[in-house]
Amino acid sequence: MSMSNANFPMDAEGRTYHVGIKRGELANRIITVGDPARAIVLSRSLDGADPSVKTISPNLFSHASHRGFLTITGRYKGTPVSIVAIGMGVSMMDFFVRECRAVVDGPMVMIRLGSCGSLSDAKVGDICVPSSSYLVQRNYDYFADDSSSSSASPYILSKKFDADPEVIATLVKNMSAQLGDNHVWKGINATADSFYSSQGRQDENFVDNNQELFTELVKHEPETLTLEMETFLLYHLARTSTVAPLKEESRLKANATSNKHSIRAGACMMVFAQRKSNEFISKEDVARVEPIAGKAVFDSLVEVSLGDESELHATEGS
Ligand code: R1P
Ligand code: URA
Repeated sequence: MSMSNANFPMDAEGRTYHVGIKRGELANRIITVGDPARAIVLSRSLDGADPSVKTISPNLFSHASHRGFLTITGRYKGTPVSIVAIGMGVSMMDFFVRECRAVVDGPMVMIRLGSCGSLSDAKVGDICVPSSSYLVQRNYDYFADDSSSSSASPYILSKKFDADPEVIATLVKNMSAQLGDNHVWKGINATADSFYSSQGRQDENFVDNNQELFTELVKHEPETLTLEMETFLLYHLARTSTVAPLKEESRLKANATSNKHSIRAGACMMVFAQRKSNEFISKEDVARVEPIAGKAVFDSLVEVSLGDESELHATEGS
């Protein structure tokens, strides 16, 4: 595969370097997940898919990239939608948001359906819908041999970035309809740069200095509900997305204070780990919750308005 343009590499067909998609293959309404197996489960809810088939229905467009991204495009209740599995971590979210944005015209809505750890009373199998997210980063300097930074904290907590309020309200409504109000939780998410140290997991093989991390998180944001690894970057990039390409001279001066963005974002997570009781979800509960939560996300994805812009009609069939 030969690429041109080192600034934003694309191949001769116009496929992006990592997600591997090109114009016409992606809808402007996208559900993003971590696990490719979850993407395949969700694809069974698309129009015309056979729910009993364990693989991706042949009538849906699908593309697996050489960097581990899986894209499936079809329609839900008649509206074009895509499902993109991205793997794990903020770098993968960055590839996903920027490369998908680059090959779709007009406004977009992106909703993440992930898994998380719960710091609150939300139980395994419950759904959390965070209205904002902050980032928890290991402070690498704190652990450096040079001890000049030893007075700093071992973890750096960022400011929070908000989701689109209409997307969140729609998700809460549709999740409650599927699972019942008492299984749906609202609050703030913390996205960590590790599943382990910056999520407060204790590991005798490393120096992590994270025993007080949960206390620090709740002090930072008392409504902290969940810990996972991608949502912050989705919310951050949606809030910094521009409605029109920024001209070179204004790129340096621009900030994110505008309330007009080309991407509307939201997220919801299934609780896989209850961090207070130390319980982890069973395979049976994952199989029960994933498709129901998926339906609520699809219902939300097609319900949210994208304004006057005409929908991108994604290619069907590969
Ligand atoms: C860690 O096990 C992974 O699970 C969560 C975290 O954000 C991280 O990606 O989400 P997904 O289930 O969507 O991957
Ligand atoms: N995903 C995470 O990132 N953390 C958890 O505890 C569970 C799922």
